[in-house]
Amino acid sequence: MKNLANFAEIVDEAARTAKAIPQFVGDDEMTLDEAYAVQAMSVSRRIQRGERRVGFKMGLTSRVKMEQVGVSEVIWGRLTDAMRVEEGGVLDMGGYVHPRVEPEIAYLMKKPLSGDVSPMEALAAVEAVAPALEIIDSRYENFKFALGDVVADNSSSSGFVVGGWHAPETDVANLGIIMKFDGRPVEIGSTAAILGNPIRSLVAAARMVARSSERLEPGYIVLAGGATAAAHLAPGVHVSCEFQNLGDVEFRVAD
Ligand code: 0L1
Ligand code: MG
Repeated sequence: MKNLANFAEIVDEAARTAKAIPQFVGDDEMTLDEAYAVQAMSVSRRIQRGERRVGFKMGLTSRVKMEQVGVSEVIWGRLTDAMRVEEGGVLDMGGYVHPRVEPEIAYLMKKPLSGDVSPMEALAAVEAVAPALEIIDSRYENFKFALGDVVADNSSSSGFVVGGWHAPETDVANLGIIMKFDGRPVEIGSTAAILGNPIRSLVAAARMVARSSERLEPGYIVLAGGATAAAHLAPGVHVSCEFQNLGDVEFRVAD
């Protein structure tokens, strides 16, 4: 019998100690439901250590992201308060294995949402939208994983930065994005890369988390997924990202 709790301990310890582990699941050895069960157990371990659930992240919601990691399914993960990096703050790479950063759209929920909903129903449950950056950090050596691995590893959730909030009716369907390292563009894209419109990612989130008996709770943040490929972080780098109509988000990596 598979010991899912053991998988959860391994992946949680890898995240806690920022030590890379070999890819350990593979697609044949664990069903997707089992991988999400491992994810739930590993996040429970964080909660037992005092972290608090603050939302969800959607992953691989754009073609460029799927191609970057060789996994072609939309996935999701759980966010905790310990993953939040203040906008304009400093990130210490010591807590990460090999972090990357990608531009995203964040939704703040005002009403619960779960199951099959339309884009209009999803939007009616939103309190505000914001530009955001996700810091992803696969715990697997060389960012090499199959679908089950990455889902078990909380879909590489490790950090996020949220910029200023805007009214929910703000049009975020196709906004230009320029992500810069030390003032030099490293990724250019559009929010339209996120499933054609980030609201579709919120719809998918409501549907997908319901399968694990979860729902998007009032006050939760939902990251809609990367709009461009993710860029490797390095010590000392200043990361800034301009979002058309939404403003900038930035942070610095400690030396
Ligand atoms: O889009 C994402 O946030 C994907 C996370 C999982 C794959 C990765 O680590 O790049
Ligand atoms: Mg992401």
